[in-house]
Amino acid sequence: MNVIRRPDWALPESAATPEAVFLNRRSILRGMGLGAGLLGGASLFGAAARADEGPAAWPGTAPLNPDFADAGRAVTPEDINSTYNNFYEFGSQKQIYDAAQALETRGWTIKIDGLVESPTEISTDDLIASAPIEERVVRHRCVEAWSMVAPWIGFPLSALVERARPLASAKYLRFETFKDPDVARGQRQFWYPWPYVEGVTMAEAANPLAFLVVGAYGKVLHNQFGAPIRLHLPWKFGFKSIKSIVRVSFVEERPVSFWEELQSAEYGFWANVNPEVAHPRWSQATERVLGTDERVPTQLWNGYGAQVAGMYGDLPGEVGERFWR
Ligand SMILES: Nc1nc2c(c(=O)[nH]1)N[C@H]1C(S)=C(S)[C@@H](COP(=O)(O)O)O[C@H]1N2
Ligand SMILES: [Mo]
Repeated sequence: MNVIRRPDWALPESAATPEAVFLNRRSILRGMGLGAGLLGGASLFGAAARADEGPAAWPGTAPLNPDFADAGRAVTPEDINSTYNNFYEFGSQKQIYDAAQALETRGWTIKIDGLVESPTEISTDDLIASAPIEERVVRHRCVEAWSMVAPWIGFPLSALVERARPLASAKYLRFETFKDPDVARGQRQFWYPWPYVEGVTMAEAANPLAFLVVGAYGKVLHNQFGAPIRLHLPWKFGFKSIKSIVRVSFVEERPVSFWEELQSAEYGFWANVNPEVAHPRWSQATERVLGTDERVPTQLWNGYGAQVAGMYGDLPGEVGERFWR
């Protein structure tokens, strides 16, 4: 079994941060005591709210995972995080939050296919209602050298893998985002290889850090964060964390991701955060902390080495290779 060890930044002197305020609010939410039994019925998880209101409060319980209570940095304020996003389906600029509200995120199904016992489609409501929902506060490091800290609600990717019952021949998971150029106008930009695709190894999918996100900031997931379900891999560059997933395929061949297909010299499959391996056009040594004037040193594996480095010990190739290609 994988035991969660102390993250690299969790020094004993780490002081109280604005998370304390956040955690306090969370326990209020928990105190509302909305049971999981409520979750079986109508579609509660679509972020159906007016853009100016934001999504509804999370309708169930989401106990804070104590292993992820502290990201070693303050949680990025919601208003900043939810108005600075990468979601190229809605445009290549950061302010896509308004355009993303056009996406209807209720009543979705996710196709599970490829090397599994029986290919199927799971409704996102059903998936969420039966998953071990929790909250965790984690770091996110974009390859563009900015970072944020998000309080996600979701469940380990491993729960989906177990449910899918993959065959022994499966070596990778391939994820796909929706494709609907009528709603997502960025998808009319024909030079991008839509739909957005990402992939991980089976070992990465089994790692407790690999998380499927269905809520944020105590709410149903904001469209701009990738509602109704997005992946989050905190030790990898942000582009691996694919949004608004419609299909998960278990495959034998290593998937070619959206960015790899577009520019393989710059965006590889592994994309593990390493301050010493520069992007061909800029340094990865430091990062701008979203919502502050700070630039801080980037940490190897984005600070999650104790949890993930062991997965990469026997990979072939140069040390640099396993980080970004
Ligand atoms: N489908 C899809 N997923 C995506 C992207 C995208 O453009 N489309 N951008 C990626 C990148 S580059 C980053 S940094 C993160 C941004 O997540 P955030 O907007 O929640 O911060 O989403 C990733 N997932
Ligand atoms: Mo990114």
